[in-house]
Formats: sequence, C-alpha cells, structure tokens
Amino acid sequence: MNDNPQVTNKQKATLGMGCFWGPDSLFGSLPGVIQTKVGFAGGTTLDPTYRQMGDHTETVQIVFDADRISYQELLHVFWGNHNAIKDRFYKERQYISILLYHSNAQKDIAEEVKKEWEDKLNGDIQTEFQAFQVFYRAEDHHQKYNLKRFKKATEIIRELFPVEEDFVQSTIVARLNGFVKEHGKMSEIKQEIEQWNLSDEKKRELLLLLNRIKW
Ligand code: MHO
Repeated sequence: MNDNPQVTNKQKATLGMGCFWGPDSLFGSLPGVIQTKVGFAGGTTLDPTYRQMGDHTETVQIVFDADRISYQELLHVFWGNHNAIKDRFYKERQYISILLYHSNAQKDIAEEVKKEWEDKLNGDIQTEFQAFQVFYRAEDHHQKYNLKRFKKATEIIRELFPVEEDFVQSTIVARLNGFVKEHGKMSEIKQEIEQWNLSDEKKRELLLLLNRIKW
C-alpha cells in the first residue's frame, strides 16, 4: 500500500547529524513529514555502502508537506537535537553535521536559522553547507532501524507493506519508527491519520493496523 497523503507543496530536506538511525525516528515522528529514508551524501565516493562510506556522511532525507511543516521548523529540530558546535570529525566525515540545501530559498532560510542558534548557543556552528547533489540510499537493514528491532510489530506492519520500498516510504511506518523512540503519542498518530488526504478505505486500514500492533 502507498499511504503517503496527497499534498500540493512537497519539498525535500537532507540533513546529517550523527548516526542516521536517530534522525530517521525524530523527523519521521513529525506531522507534515511524509517520508524519511537514510543514506550517504555530501561526499564524492561513488556508490558508497555502510562499510565503505568513503568521504560521505550519514544523512536522513525527508519528504515533507511544506504547508504543514516548514523547512524552518525542521531546522529548529535539526539544530536542537545535536551538537553542531563541537568538532565532529572523530570518524572522518561519517558523523559530521551537514545540511544539503535543495534550493537557494532553503539555503537562505538555513543561514537565518543557523544565526538564531548561534546566538542561543553562544558559539560558532560547524555545520557544513552544500548544495544537494546526490543521495545514496543505505542498506535495507538501516531503514527504519529502530522500528525493525520490534520483530513482532514489524511482521504485522509488513502485512500492509510487503514490499520493502513501500515499507520504507510509508508515512505510518515513519511515525511508528518515531513512536518506538518515544517521539509522538499513539493517540496523536491516530488523530493525524484522520487529517491525511487519503481515501477513507486506506484510513480505515491504517487505523485497524494500529489497533492490531503488538509490541
Ligand atoms: N555502530 C554504531 C552507530 C551506528 S550508526 C548507523 C552503533 O551501533 O550505535 O552509525
């Protein structure tokens, strides 16, 4: 099934802030976020893998409904949830703070939000800014990693999303991957589904699924 709500103002954000499992859950829990996916970006190595990342950085790519959540809001979550002031080159570029802007408008917003955080934190933010070029999806095992640790729940969810790519791109799966890390409440997820631009049939199936999940 494809449960991505239909939206008119779809945008992408690509951010690196340490091990990508955490931000996959964090951003996936936010109303307005439609999809998340983890991968490698920001470097020059061709076809990187987790074991051979080369000069890339672990990043999360977010597809969001800009009418529901702004790029600005996403960046407040970004800088509010990792230390971008310290030197993060302890494992070469794997865990650096990086922002890959998808447009000049995003770049301008990012410069502004960065300044706000520098004032708040009273220090220089080291986040590397780059124009987005390419994102290499990480291996399946890294996608929605925190949720997949709950084997029984994952099995039930997979009945609706038997194809791995559908599972990874699902909006409800993104929320549940956040829920297991205590971002967002089940009652909020249920309420949010009601607002999604989806058929009643799909909404019903998603709510049924939530009521059936066993952790
Ligand atoms: N190996 C580390 C980080 C994984 S993250 C995908 C750990 O087990 O926490 O870089």
